[in-house]
Amino acid sequence: MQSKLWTAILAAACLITSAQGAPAQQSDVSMSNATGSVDGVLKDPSGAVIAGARVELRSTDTNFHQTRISDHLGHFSFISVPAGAYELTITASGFAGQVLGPLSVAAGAELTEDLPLKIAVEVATVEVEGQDVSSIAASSLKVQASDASQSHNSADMLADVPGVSLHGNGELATIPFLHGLGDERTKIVVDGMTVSSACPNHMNPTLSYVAPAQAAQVTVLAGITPVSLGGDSLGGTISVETPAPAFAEPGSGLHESGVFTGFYRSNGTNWGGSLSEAIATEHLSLGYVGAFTTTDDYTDGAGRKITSTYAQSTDHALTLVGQYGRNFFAATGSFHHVPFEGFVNAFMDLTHNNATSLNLRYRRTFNAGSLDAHFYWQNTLHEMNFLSDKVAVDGMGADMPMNTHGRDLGYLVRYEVGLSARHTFRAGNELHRFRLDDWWPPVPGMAPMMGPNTFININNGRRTRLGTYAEFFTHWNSHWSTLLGARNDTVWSNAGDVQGYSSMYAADAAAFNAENHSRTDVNFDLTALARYDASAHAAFEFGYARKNRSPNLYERYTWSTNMMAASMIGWFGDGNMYYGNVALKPETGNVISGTLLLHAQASRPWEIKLTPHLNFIQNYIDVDVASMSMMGMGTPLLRFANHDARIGGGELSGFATLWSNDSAGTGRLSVSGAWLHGTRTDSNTPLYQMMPLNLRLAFDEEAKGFSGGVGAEMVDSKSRLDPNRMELRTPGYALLNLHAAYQTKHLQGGFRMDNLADRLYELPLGGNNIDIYSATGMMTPVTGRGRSASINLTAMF
Ligand SMILES: [Cu+2]
Repeated sequence: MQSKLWTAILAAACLITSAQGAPAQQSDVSMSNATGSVDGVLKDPSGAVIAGARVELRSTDTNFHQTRISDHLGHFSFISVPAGAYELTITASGFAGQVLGPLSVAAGAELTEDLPLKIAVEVATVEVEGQDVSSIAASSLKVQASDASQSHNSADMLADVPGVSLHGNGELATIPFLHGLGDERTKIVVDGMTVSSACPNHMNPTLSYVAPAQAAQVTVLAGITPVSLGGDSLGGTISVETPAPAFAEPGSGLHESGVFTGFYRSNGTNWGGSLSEAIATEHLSLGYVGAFTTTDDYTDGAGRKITSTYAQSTDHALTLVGQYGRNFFAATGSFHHVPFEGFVNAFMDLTHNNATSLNLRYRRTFNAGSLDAHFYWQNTLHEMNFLSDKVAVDGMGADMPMNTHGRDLGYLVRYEVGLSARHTFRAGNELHRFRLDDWWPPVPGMAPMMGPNTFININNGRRTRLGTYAEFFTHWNSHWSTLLGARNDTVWSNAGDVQGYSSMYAADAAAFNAENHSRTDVNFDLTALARYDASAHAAFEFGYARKNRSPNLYERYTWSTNMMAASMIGWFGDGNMYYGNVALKPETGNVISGTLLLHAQASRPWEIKLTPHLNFIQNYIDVDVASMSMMGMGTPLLRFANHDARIGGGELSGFATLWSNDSAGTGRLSVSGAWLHGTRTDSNTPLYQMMPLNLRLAFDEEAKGFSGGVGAEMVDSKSRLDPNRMELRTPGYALLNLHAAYQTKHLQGGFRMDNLADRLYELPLGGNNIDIYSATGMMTPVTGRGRSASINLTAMF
């Protein structure tokens, strides 16, 4: 029993002092202007600091109440605290909650106390990738089962996050953009794992491999990213974590828990569900998550069926986790199967995508730090062809198999240590290797256009990135903290020789094969970020980051200028024709950004966050027009090429609590808006696919297990258009949604109605409707989903 109840010390004790700037009206007993501060460092009995703990300071006689999260050094600080009596509640992952008090905060007196903190050990601290970010610009999304069942895919869950815009790409493969930089310009990691798109149309981006039901937390860092979470990124980092494992409490026998979810959405007859189950002892936990979703084509606001929007997928993941003292390990094996997924904005559909992956993690905590190691592997088999909608629009029972085999392999090791009470040092090394084969078997009777040989699009493509970084986090005083980091990523890429279907492709193949394909990029990233906590109500953060992304294998090594072959390349959903450029240089972004946070955590909390940002990008991978109109198709042939660019913008987000009390519950108004302006600087033309000005407003109410709300999304017209890509204008629109849910201890049921007024609108980042183009020769933007009602049910057992 004694070994379970450890005694720890709030080291540096609790320094309870008067603030220097407070008026020294000591004789005034009411002291309404007098403020003090509460500082401390949380340590466990072994002296290791406790990071990420929730520290609540609550007045015992007024409604003053504030919360802090302890930083990497276990440090927390409350400033401008009115004089009075307080209680401090400490909740740390893995430790029982602890209440300390009464504490006396007084003006004009300096007092140091040693407060013994008893902590019962329940589980080891599980610190997940991306959680140890002290940036106020970061957005962290805790995924609830009901959120998961309301999203078509994991990227859709980010719709409300400031700075994120979503590029429509199949029903299961939405691609998030951060500050106008999307797809592989944004670093996306799932439990520390990086997976490259193994498809010339990016039908299988990283987030398509994690079902919404498998995600527990998503952290979004747009713009300035700590180098520890960077590498191969221009836009920022999105980190997805799966749920932390449950363990049995000591002496309580086996722990068993599970969650079942089911949902149905009317538009497109979309239904599915998930099942997760965990069984655990004190030291070992075995978990399973399975998810299934299937959907038919949706209808837009004009009642038209949008062809090639059907899809189905199945996911299974099995995780074994162990914890012994300061050691934690996890092994996850997963299988992802998509039998079909239509792509209305591509010439091809996905007809098969199977991925098998393994992710191993090990973590050890030391007295003043921790060591994390990951190893991962994924094997992806991807096939494209035409599904029934496309066969119907082409009217000829067309067949064109295209196969891709991708293999991702990587490790990452990170070490973090508290050098002193104020300084934390982090260093890491990581490797990601992607191997790619992309080939298109001959179609009988279709030579020389599609036979008699196999078309080799990418032959034994290899891209290996080795990254190394070092980073210092310093908490100078209760006002200032800084983050400084540098990293190097060396990227080696190469690909073998190619061939076309027939001699009509021979000239391009010969020209490509004559080139030296081996390229080495040496990239240096820097991050310098400073944060100033002016008071309990205002904080300001600003900084600079230099970030790099090396070209992907499709940008460098696709080679055919043939109209048909080039129309198969590209992940922009636009029907344009693309081919690669071996000589491409890495893209280098220089980001300047700041975030102003104003907030209050009184009885009715509110918050306003404003983030302006500016990114000067050298060698942005854009396109050169090789030919404006091939054989009367009216779409340009484009070659990837480096050009300088600039993206500026701003985000505003916030919320206000309108009321909060025991009888009427809570009412909250929230807002999130973003503006972007992207320009290619050498030609002074608009950058491609920049999300227009947009604003989201929501009113939500919660009381006694009931929650409900209304939301509005307003998007301006997209009128700044890239002339080289023949980008189409999309008009502005406004959509309304409503939702309601009721929750008991074990059950939750929800109802939601999207696009309430059944508006017809065009998606600014949804690409063009290629099915309509194939049938009529007219290029039009893809229209969004019309009114859709959905219900979901979650049971926890
Ligand atoms: Cu594909």
